[in-house]
Amino acid sequence: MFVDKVQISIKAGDGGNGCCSFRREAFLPKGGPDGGDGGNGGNVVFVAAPGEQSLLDFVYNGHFEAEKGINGKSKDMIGRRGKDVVIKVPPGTVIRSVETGEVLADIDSIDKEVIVAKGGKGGRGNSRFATSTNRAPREHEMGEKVESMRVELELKMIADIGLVGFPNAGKSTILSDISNANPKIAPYPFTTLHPVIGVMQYEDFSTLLVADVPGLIDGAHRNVGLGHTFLRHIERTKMLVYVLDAAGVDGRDPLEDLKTLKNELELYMKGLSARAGIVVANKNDLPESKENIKNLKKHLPRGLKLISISAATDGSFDELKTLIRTELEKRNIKHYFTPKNDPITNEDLEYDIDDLDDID
Ligand SMILES: Nc1nc2c(ncn2[C@@H]2O[C@H](COP(=O)(O)OP(=O)(O)OP(=O)(O)O)[C@@H](O)[C@H]2O)c(=O)[nH]1
Ligand SMILES: [Mg+2]
Repeated sequence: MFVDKVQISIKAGDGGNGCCSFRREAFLPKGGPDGGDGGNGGNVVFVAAPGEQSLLDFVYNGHFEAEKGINGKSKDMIGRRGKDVVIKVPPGTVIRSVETGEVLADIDSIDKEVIVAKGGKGGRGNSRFATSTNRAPREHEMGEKVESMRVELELKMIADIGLVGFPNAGKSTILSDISNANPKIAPYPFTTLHPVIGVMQYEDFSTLLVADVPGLIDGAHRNVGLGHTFLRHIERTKMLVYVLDAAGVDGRDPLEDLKTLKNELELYMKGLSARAGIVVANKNDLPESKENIKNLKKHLPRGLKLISISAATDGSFDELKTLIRTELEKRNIKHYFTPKNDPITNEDLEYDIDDLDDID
């Protein structure tokens, strides 16, 4: 089962209580106050779990609570800070407050880490309240209490490239050709029911992430077919690959398909159809494709390059991979995972002494 939206409840740890105590030692019957502070409660932290592609686990486990701060003790002993609860989510997860709808965090890169609920402050012990006029204060604070809250996790996958097309056009076949993914491929529409991400690698070891999503059809915005909510998984892509069945196997016209696809993308999100893209005229092994490809070339919208392939029979897809990369680079679009081959220089290792102040 694939889940890309789920609600969970989270609670940061309460602060530990401050202690009220007085030193009592032999020969020192009236020692001063020595109640220590309570520790702060633990935070609720969200981090990215690279490789994870579904929120399914949260359907079964929907409650997370960080540890309470430990109470302060006599002899000025400060309570330990509560342990954080670290929630691992697929990269691309947006976290919203259910109550207000406000976005609390967006785990949009693999090294992102965000505190979504901060632990309560520990209370001060009575030794902190001693003054020159009140040397034996009984005053001390309770730890701050923290409310639990409901948050919604919504996964908008992170990929550089999105494959969009009508059902059966060959999107999943292309994904399996150019990446490490093994999506289900079958000769009927709506084989793909949820997005799949594959890693496409080049000879210089740089990689691009490619997302295959379910087929889009005319009226998807009115919930025809599988609807269009799955398009949230291509929202963050840098480039779209329009996959057309150039042979019109299902009796459609590929040029019309392209117009419909762009229209449905636009109806889902303004500006999405204007994103950088290329057109793949697939199934060029079938004779019916010849005329259609000619027609496509003639009427291709400006700014879109066309490449014709047979995902089922071509052996090498280097040309397609190269086109994707050059189109990205031509527009100076940075992709997510560029290998860092630059040697580390001494400058990288230098740090500013002021930065050290931030370290606890
Ligand atoms: N002749 C021919 N058949 C192809 C080609 N590419 C894909 N197919 C076939 O077309 C059918 C659909 O391919 P898929 O890759 O599952 O298509 P899809 O676009 O992912 O379809 P959905 O997941 O349903 O949206 C399969 O039977 C493929 O074998 C091609 O280049 N030539
Ligand atoms: Mg598919």
